[in-house]
Amino acid sequence: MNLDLNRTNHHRFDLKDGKLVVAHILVAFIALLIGGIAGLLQTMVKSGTVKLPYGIGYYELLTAHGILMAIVFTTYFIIGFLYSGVSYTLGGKLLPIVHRMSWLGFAFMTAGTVLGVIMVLTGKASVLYTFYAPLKASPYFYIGLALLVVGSWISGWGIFWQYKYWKQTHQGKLTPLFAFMSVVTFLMWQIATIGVAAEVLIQLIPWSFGWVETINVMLSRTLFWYFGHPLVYFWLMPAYICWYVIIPKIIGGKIYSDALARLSFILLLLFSIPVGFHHQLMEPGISSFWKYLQVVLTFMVVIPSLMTAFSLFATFELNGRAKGAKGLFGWVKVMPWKDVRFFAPFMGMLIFIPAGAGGLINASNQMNAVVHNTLWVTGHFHLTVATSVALTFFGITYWLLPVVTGRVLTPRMNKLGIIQTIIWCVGMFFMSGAMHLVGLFGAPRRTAFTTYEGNADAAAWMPYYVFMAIGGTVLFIGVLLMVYNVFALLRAPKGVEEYPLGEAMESAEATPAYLDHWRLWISLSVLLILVAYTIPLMDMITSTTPGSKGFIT
Ligand code: HAS
Ligand code: HEM
Ligand code: CU
Repeated sequence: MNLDLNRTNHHRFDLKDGKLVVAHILVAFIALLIGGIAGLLQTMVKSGTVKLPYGIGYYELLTAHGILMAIVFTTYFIIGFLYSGVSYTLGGKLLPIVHRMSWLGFAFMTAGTVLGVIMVLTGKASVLYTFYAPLKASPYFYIGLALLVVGSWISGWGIFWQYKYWKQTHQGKLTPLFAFMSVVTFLMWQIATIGVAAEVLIQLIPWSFGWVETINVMLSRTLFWYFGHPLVYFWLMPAYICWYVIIPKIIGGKIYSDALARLSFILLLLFSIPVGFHHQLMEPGISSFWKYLQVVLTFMVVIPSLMTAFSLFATFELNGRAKGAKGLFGWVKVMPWKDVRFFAPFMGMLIFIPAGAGGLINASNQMNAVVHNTLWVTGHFHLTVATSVALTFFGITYWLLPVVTGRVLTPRMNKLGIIQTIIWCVGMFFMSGAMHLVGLFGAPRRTAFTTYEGNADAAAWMPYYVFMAIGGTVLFIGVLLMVYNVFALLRAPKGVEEYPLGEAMESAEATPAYLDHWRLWISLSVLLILVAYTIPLMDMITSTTPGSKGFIT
């Protein structure tokens, strides 16, 4: 067996880097708390239980929820988590310059978040988290977004810097798997965010300041989804890092294949980006050929997820057999069900099976016509990001906070974690289940309470809204418990908790060197993007359709 690959040499986590990690995780969970209040209120409004006071608009609430949950909670958590693994596996400590870059990134992101959230909460940016034109926000909202993105770039560059230094000082060594995956994740992010940066800087900011009268809506939506789809993989890839690298260690097994894990990440880099049109299948202005091409590429990006599923089953089964389990599902019996570090991410994986299946339905053009803009889609992403990803992040928190602060995960906290996980699954079963069903009956997403003037079809949606509100209430209890857990973990008894890094089954030589050929992968990724986007973008830019003025809700 190999000793060099992803070797866990059990050094202690650098506590100075730990502060950086804690800062990111704390902002993430504060966002979860505020976003959770908004989410609860949304379900209350939709079911007619509550009327919003003080002239708060439904879109204002929904924008706050989407931004705080999908952008702020995720991005901060991801940067905190990836920095922990990069620090631990690439030298045991961040270089001073990298440490400073990460705090600088944090400062930019936080300035942007505060500015953006103030604009939303004062009703000056009720444009939803997709900030589609021609809905128009205050320019300061867009400036806030720009700062957030630039901050995330600086943090990403810090990871590249640490990686480059490690490579120079470890010539010929295979990059530790965690760090490799972090680099891929941020490479993907770097390429994807160029789209949203262009949209915000070239289109939205000049337009919202009034420097130009109108905006090219088609172009802005396309630039958004060039970024918006890889955004969902930016959330997913860190969860995959946990599933590939951390979970095998926690269950006392091995990573099934180091090379397969790396290949799946390379495929995610290649195919995450040129697929944005699967969010625009129902839009006029894009010819069916380019939609078709991007749908084909969408089905390509499913492959690394299927590889992940395969690899996880292999890890579980081989681990089970090593412990004497028999049969196809014998491994289920030997899993550490009472360990929240396993249980929470595992529930995330389990739920990713129906969640991913829903995605395949969405991506199929004809079926997209049935579900597009209905609550079905909202149900889909409350399973993917708000459950598979969120539960995995929660599960990480239980060991990450103790590791980076020099504390231990106590049996009591572990138990609270298990309870929290169950609450989340129950709440989501009701909320997302009801969303999926009522979406199939045509109930639209992004709507406040309305009876549609007593329309009978719409009246039939009401019971589902009530189930959504019940689920939302349970979930909100889950949010409160999770936030409590975070603060309790920060006060846990001092001690040493190990950073749970898995080791691969095969030897380092089994991982082909070409997987580290960044120039090749970046070039291929750019090539695919050019093929999928150049002609449609040219059509949009040269289109003679007049631009649109702004609208404020
Ligand atoms: Fe999606 C809309 C297609 C995955 C998030 N998606 C959204 C939106 C969000 C989102 C936020 O094609 C709404 C955006 C908006 O506001 O308008 N999605 C897909 C496809 C996939 C997919 C094909 N989505 C995700 C992930 C997300 C996410 C991941 C967040 C993290 N999605 C769409 C489409 C739309 C869309 C259309 C537009 C809809 C519309 O009309 O507006 C695929 O990547 C899914 C692949 C996944 C699988 C599952 C693999 C299973 C694994 C688990 C193994 C389990 C184990 C445990 C080992 C094929 C890896 C087993 C244990 C046992 C005991 C059995
Ligand atoms: C939208 C509830 C947690 C991401 C919604 C909507 C509801 C809701 C009712 C849809 C409203 C509509 O279309 O009219 C909740 C509740 C939660 C929760 C009760 C837990 C307490 C989360 C989490 C995430 C998330 C953890 C992501 C990490 C989103 C996004 C939207 C959304 C991106 C779409 C916003 C839009 O359409 O502009 N949520 N949610 N939610 N939620 Fe959640
Ligand atoms: Cu997508």
